[in-house]
Amino acid sequence: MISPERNMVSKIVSTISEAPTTYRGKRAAFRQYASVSMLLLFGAISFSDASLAQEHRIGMEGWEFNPASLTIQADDVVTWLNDDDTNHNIAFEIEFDTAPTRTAPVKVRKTKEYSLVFKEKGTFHYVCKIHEDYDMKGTITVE
Ligand SMILES: [Cu+2]
Repeated sequence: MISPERNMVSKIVSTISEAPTTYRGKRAAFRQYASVSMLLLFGAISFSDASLAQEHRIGMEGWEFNPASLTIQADDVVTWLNDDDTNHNIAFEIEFDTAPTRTAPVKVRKTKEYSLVFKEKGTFHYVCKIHEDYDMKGTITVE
């Protein structure tokens, strides 16, 4: 899945607060790009300089998203902050034509944060794939 807006790639990746720094950096960057591209194709989430938008913060605490349910306005920013002593990630559920699937998970290491701008109305379910069995799930409703 490749976004037609290839020239936006560097800008998109640079807005991800946790830049890949490990030896798997290229692969991680690709996976983040793939994730972002999927979201852009989905047409509902994109990155922008939303300096006027409201920012909402979601903690990753005790293997839970807090708050697990959040209602925001279009163009608002959501920032996840990992306050746990372990890594978490975020993968969105997407309905394709045939079957639901998920975006590639974006890793949010401990003490790191990660932001997205939600551009369009809708309901977005996401999980931490590492701790999904512990019900580490969240929902964002954009009104
Ligand atoms: Cu987790």
